[in-house]
Amino acid sequence: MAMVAPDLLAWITDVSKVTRPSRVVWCDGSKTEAKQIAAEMVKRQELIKLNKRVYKNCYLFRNRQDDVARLEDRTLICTKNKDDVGPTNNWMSIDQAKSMLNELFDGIMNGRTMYILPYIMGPLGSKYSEFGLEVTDSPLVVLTTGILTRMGKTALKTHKNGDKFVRGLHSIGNLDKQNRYIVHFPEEDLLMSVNTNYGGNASLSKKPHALRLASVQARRNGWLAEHMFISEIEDPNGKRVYIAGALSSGSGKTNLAMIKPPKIFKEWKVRTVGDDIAWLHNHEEGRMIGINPENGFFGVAYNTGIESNPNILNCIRSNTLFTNVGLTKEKTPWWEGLTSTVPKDVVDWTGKARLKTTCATVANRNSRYSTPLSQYKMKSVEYDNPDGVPISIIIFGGRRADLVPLVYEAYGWEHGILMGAMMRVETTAAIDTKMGSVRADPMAMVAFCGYNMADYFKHWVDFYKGLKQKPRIFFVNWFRKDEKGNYMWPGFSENFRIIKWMIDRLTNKVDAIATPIGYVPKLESLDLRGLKIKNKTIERLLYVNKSGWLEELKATNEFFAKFGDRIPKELWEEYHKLEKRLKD
Ligand code: OXD
Ligand code: MN
Repeated sequence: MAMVAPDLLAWITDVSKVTRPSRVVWCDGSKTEAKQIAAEMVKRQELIKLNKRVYKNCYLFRNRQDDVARLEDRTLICTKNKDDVGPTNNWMSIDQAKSMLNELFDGIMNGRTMYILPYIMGPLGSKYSEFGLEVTDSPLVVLTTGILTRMGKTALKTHKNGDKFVRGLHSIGNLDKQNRYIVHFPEEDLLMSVNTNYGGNASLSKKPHALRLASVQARRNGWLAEHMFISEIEDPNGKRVYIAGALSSGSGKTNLAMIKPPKIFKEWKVRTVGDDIAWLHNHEEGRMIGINPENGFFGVAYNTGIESNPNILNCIRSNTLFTNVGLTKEKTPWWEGLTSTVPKDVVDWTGKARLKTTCATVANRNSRYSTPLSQYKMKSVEYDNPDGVPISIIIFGGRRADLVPLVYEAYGWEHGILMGAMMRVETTAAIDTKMGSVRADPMAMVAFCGYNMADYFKHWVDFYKGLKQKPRIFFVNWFRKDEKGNYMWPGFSENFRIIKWMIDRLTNKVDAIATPIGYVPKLESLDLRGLKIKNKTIERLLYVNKSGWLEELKATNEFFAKFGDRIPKELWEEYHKLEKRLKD
């Protein structure tokens, strides 16, 4: 407590006066504390302790059925000037938001405990790390934040005079969906979230702080806060390359970050630095440096199994908090994809016996595991290196049943930024919205960029311009379907073949074909040994459909038009070059 600045203490006092909790607890982030909070929750039947023989120190939490995903229409950014948030964000005036929230928070913690969670985003002692402090009445948030960040005493000890804290206030309230809000005040480093207990809305350190607020800070200070994994790829000679990839929510970003190469590449190693968020800096020498601000994984459980992500399965056998998965008679968690058959007598994610259930699935499609990065076997030793890792490749990608090739490479960095800015993808269960419709999701950041995305594109251009060594930019789509609706590419570990192609491109080891949209692999430059796939299928996966792309450009034009004349000229230049190549 000694290290907490007086203005922060004053804010906590103010917040207590409004919310009126019965008890205040400063969390120290220790294992004992987490165990005690979990035990209290178990006693109140808010949490289920899983079978400790097979899932040691693991728990299951069930969110209320209408509170299992991010709620984008209620995610607000409040600034003095509406134009600063742009057309992809919901704006509310600061005064209106504060008076609405003050009313909602009035006495909201009555009879409850207020937990105070100081945390660090980023490795200890890193000049790239930032501090935050969340005040919450949710013991679930305490447990989640304890896993996903460096939370508690460490944060207070490491904090130095003058270091800023992002402040966050959260309450479960009464989970009233009509009054559910996730609100950001980037001009005062303040977050407020109410009537929700879903991780993506309630654990403020993650999306609200590390992406929405951090993106604004990053622009101010010349770096980037991105919705990206970071992986380390080590070749058979021990040479390491770091890749950062922005894939839209629910497009297998975690699985890609943890990919296990197919058997024929057994001398290659993929290790994870982070699976969801990357903070990217321009190092003094002009290299792009990345850190993972998080300390754990909040991965989608549904469909995670031996095929999609064999590496995570061991990690989630201990110290893991599951949300909205099914429960077997043996008190183990279950979700579709974990095993091939549904266990008899499994209880679904809502707590009902499978046979009586009206749910289509046992686990919710956005069911999650929160698990510590430190216990993940295939982590990179660099994951907590305060100096970060040097990034050589940037990947963009999302889920598209048609048009977008399996992989293509930018002609240059400006073109690569346009590729990211043009990204349109199918929506998935991570958002409380209709699944499967195609929407613009530039750089996988549409839900996470805390300011006007036109200014964000300009910031990308300026940032890249300033780099002496510019990472090459690629685009991937693992999700192409044929006429019968079947996936054309096997995906999962086989995606490593595409990663390897990218790495070979860095050293010009492999050839590519210049197409209007960028370079695609020459068939023989892809290492497809041991894979049963027809050449014809690969050719289709890499085919560039010019008329389809001209339609795509129209959609981009409509999207860019929403920003008036704010889209940077560099992107328009690339847009027109692309249009010309497609028309030629
Ligand atoms: C996530 C998301 O939870 O992107 O990572 O929604
Ligand atoms: Mn994400």
